[in-house]
Amino acid sequence: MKIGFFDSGIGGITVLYDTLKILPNEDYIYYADTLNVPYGNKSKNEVRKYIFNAIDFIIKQEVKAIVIACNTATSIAIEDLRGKYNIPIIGMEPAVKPTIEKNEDRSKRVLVTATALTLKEEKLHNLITSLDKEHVVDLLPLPGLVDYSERLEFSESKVLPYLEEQLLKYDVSNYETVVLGCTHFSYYKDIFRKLFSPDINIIDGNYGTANNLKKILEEINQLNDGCSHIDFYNSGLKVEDKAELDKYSRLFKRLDSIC
Ligand code: DGN
Repeated sequence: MKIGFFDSGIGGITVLYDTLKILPNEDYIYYADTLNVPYGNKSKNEVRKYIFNAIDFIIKQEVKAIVIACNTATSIAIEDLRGKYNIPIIGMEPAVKPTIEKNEDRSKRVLVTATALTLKEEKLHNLITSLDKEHVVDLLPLPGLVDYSERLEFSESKVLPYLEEQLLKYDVSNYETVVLGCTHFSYYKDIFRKLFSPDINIIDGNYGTANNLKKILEEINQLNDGCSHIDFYNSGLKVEDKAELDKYSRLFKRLDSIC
């Protein structure tokens, strides 16, 4: 059986990319909700409706586990998804916990970037309040990065000025770590690196999520003998068009070039 990956758009490819490295003998379905992306600035109820439609569809493809490769969808629906479906559902959240635990210099700050919806959620606020005793965490929504990546715009000349503007109010030399709490942002790790001090840590939750998936499949004895085959679906339609398949190959190449 296959593993389902879900995101509002192309962000989840960054998680699938890390997963393929540690689970190459599996086959995958990648579902992008291309008709409804972006999720981050829509209402919670609207986005929940999109998420349940997508997961209903993925379940019908007879998958053995689903990765919600989207921090926004995880933050607003993961418990309800787990309650409704009877297979492992692996979510992700901004990697605040490992970051704060590892933050060696307590005077240095942590910048958590994500969608506005993720940053508004109580789940994240409770996590930060329980861990951030020194008050070193700042939150920054970056909706423009979702738009840039959905347009396959990865050039530094376009994206760097956008990020510089978003960071105008911040003293970038104060930061030890930037948490990428939206899977779309991982396409821009190289550009983030240029904006902060040379030893900045840029952390996403992708490898941790891939590892969780692996552990769960081992526990339930469901490791396969596949060959990294991926079927792509755009809002429920199987992608067969060459140009659209090429788009996905370009995304993997983009990740090869920055990782
Ligand atoms: N990639 C998604 C996330 O990790 O939150 C959501 C992006 C969006 O749809 N705005």
